[in-house]
Amino acid sequence: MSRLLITGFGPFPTVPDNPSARLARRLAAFPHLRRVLGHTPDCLVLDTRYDALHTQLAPALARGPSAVLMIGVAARRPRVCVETRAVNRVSRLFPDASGAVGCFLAFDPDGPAQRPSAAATQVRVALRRVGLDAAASRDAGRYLCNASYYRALATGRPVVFLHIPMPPRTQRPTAGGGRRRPALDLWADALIEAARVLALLGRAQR
Ligand code: PCA
Repeated sequence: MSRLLITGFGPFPTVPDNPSARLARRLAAFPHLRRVLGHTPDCLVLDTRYDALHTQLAPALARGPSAVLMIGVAARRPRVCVETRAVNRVSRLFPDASGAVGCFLAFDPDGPAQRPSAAATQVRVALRRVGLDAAASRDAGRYLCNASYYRALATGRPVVFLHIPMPPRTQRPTAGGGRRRPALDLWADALIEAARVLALLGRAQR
């Protein structure tokens, strides 16, 4: 049976501890998600390097996941964003974790200028239904998140990329003085719904 694939990213020069890796691993290991999906999803934490698109992502996509939920951090975004498309563009300014920069302006010289995600709206609606104030974004950047999304969308499977903000270090107390749940826990809970919707779309497409 083909399974849902959940991806996150490892550290890169401006983010030495990438919360997307923790979130992807936590989500994939949730017993509740396993019950909801009827299978244990695959989890892949990508090195934030351009060569990982070929050495790590491409083989995982070749295994034929039913759908892909991708997570990365966008440290300056105020809230979780559902990326609606990936563009065929690479920044030559920002080095990856190995110090390499993109060699060409276009990610794939023969590819389309952009690839939209047909599942993005349904995933955003699902996240909002479970109380996560997720926004739509048309700009996944010009770095590894956009590049990996562009690559995964080429499979034609349901694929959605979520950019998460940097979780706050300290949790403000609630109005009643109680402890707020850490942001990563809240996002992990909400992402169960995103995973469920994506898996359903993947199953329907088979
Ligand atoms: N964020 C970067 C790459 C890895 C990650 O978590 C990005 O937005 O492209």
